[in-house]
Amino acid sequence: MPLAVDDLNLDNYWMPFTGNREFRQNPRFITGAEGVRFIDADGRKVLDGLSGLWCCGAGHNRLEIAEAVAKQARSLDYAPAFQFAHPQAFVLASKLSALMPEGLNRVFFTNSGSETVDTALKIARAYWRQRGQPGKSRLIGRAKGYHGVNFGGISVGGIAPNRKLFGATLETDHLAHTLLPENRFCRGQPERGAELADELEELVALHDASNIAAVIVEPFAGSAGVIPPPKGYLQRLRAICDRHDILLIFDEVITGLGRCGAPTGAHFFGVVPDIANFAKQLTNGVIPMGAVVVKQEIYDTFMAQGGPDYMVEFPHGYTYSGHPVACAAALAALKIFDDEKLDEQVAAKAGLFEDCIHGLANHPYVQDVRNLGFAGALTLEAYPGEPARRPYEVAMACWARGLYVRYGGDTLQFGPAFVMETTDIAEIFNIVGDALKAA
Ligand code: PXG
Ligand code: PLP
Repeated sequence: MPLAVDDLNLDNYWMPFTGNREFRQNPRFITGAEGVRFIDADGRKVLDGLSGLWCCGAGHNRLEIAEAVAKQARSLDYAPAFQFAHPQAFVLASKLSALMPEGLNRVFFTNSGSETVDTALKIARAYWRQRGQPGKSRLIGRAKGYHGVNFGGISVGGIAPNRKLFGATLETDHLAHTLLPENRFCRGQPERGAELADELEELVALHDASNIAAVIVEPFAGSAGVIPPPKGYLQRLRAICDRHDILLIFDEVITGLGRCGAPTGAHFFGVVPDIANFAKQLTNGVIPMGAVVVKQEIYDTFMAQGGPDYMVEFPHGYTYSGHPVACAAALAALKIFDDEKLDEQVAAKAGLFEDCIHGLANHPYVQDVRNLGFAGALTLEAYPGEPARRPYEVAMACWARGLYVRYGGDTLQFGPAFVMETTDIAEIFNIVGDALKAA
């Protein structure tokens, strides 16, 4: 049943990452979902071009997850996470560890990507302190990186509008981004640019490795508009981190759990980090949850330095860390991931996705097309002085035509559900093509 929204009071809700004034003039309500489509307030079916916000890869309203959530909420709604535990958290941690590349097997639960990032950064700093090297505290991110919105995340993040309003952040440096003009319209990973990783050597020369805790990057940059790493780049970053004893953190909040066509970005790119961050797809978006997965050696260091057994080894955690309902949702979501081989589905359909998105290369305003797995983006020619306007206008034209697409900066972003049929993928890009021609 479409919900009556005309009489809603729109005054009190301050919407996140939203043009609140524009939204109030032109509200867009999503009131239901079915498979890979949303249902809007007029009862229209709208194709979901971004799996929600990159989080619903198994499709919407999966009964198995809904039932697991309901069952858990009826039998144990909440259990304290500090000094006590419920069994599901252990089951989930071992299940998640089994999906990880070799060596990553100790899991700390959080409730979002942003909390995951700040947790990972704190683990990195505390690890060196516990190893007797407290000077190793500097954190290095990358230009155009998105690591959520908490203070640690915006410190290493490299998207200027997300930082500049908020004053001083942590002491950080940023590697150059890898969006090179010569790689425009490249399919998948570009050939050129691996040497950009060598900037890390320059930062080591500047600060000395004895002052650097960790480097954090997204395996492919997501929010900045899907920027796949140049071939060999992540390998080079890994080698430099190894050479100088710097922890490598992969922020897999988007790349993790299927999006690349492999369980993780680490698997796909063949590079194993010391710490990996997950959120979003962990519960298929049904209940907020995140996880930091670390190498056993990092965990063992905390245990060895923890003092008497009854002492807390890592003074960090959230009221809702390992929430029983979130664990139930995640276990059901990971079961679907296994049963339906979601990563293999992506790998099998990624070529078609690539052909479809690159089919827009010659459309009006399209200045670049990038893709990897089930992720892709278009860079659109800006109005003079108004880089964000064109993507907004095109996205609204798509919405009017029955497609939800994410816009941000000068890009449109696409991340279909892993279960999406090839005809629906083709429909996404037909609609975008029409919207571009009409813009
Ligand atoms: N790290 C990465 C790599 C992310 O992509 C976060 C951390 C933060 O997660 P939370 O759960 O705190 O939002 C993200 C989130 C987009 C888009 O349009 C991307 C994200 C969130 C919303 C929209 O690309 N990424
Ligand atoms: N603020 C106050 C006053 C609190 O008591 C707590 C938790 O007890 C928090 C913030 C942190 O909340 P959470 O553990 O949900 O992150």
